[in-house]
Amino acid sequence: MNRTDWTYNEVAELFDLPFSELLFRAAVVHRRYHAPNEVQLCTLLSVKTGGCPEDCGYCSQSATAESGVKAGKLMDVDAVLSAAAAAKEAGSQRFCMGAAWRSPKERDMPKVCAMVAGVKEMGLETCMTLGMLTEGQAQALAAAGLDYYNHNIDSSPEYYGEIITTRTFEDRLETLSRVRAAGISVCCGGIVGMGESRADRVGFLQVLATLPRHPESVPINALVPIPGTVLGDLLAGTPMAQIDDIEFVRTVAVARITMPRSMVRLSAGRESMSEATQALCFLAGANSIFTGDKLLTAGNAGSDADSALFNKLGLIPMSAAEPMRSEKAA
Ligand code: SAM
Ligand code: DTB
Ligand code: SF4
Repeated sequence: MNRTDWTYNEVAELFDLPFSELLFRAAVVHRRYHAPNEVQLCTLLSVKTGGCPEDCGYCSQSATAESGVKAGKLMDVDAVLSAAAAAKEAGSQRFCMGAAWRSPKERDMPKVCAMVAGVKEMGLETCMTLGMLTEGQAQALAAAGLDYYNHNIDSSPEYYGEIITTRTFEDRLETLSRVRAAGISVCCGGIVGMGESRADRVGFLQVLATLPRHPESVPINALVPIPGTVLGDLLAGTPMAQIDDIEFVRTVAVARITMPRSMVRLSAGRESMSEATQALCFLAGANSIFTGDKLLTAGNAGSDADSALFNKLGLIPMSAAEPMRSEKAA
């Protein structure tokens, strides 16, 4: 069984280990529960972009940001299915659909559920991130065939209020428990490099590792500083503008050790990361990435760069057909 009783000090002590010791321990855990050279490929699509009523300080899609991202309508189901087919063709295992909503409107649910059902039918794993959900909405998504729901806690409970004021940390946890209760797997992580302290990174991972069940997927994003967002503008030109590479790898390693069976996703921010840093992240236990040229609104490494990196490192895309070791070992 996974440990869900990690104390703050235990997590802090992992972060404090000499770097090589931390990496070695993380790599041992990684090998125990996962095929160490296999990396899951996920593709993102923004199915409803911009104009979001929330004020997340990092996000280009908040109506309060002056990022130049225009508010669009919910995409048509057919257009979403074409994008999913292209992602499958490109070797993706999971298709993640994101909407810039505080929460879905009831009138949008039939269309959103049709997207889930259609993507699922193609043999892809389905993931959505639509903001806060009611119990009924979580159940409707589960019935449509939703495999994963992404809903990040983003940072420590203490730092959360510094970056978002329109909803609380508690609101996030409530949606996560509704998702669990509906039988959908949880994808939950956060962002590093928002000006938070080491203590916040410890607190962030401690919350994830002490949830009643660990999230099946843990995305670790490095802040993409977007001009016109609160954080993009605040951090521009400061020494905090980009998270220190070694500290980022430490965060990945501690996530791997504390949540051994979870998929740890090297998420946003990869475009500006060196190959060497990404290689360290894979060694530290990251085993999932977003592929393609675009995340939701920001750029991503792109498939040419990723193929070259996989070749250099001897990594192979995880096959959807193969059951995850984490499931076998559970
Ligand atoms: N509106 C939904 C929500 O907030 O749950 C879904 C979309 S939201 C864009 C998904 C996640 O992307 C956020 O929780 C955040 O962790 C991450 N994210 C957004 N903008 C980012 C940025 N500029 N850099 C890094 N991660 C970012
Ligand atoms: C997550 O943790 N990272 C993804 C996904 N969940 C939805 C989103 C990253 C967004 C990066 C900024 C952008 O594209 O606007
Ligand atoms: Fe809206 Fe999600 Fe962006 Fe926050 S992160 S502003 S909820 S789209």
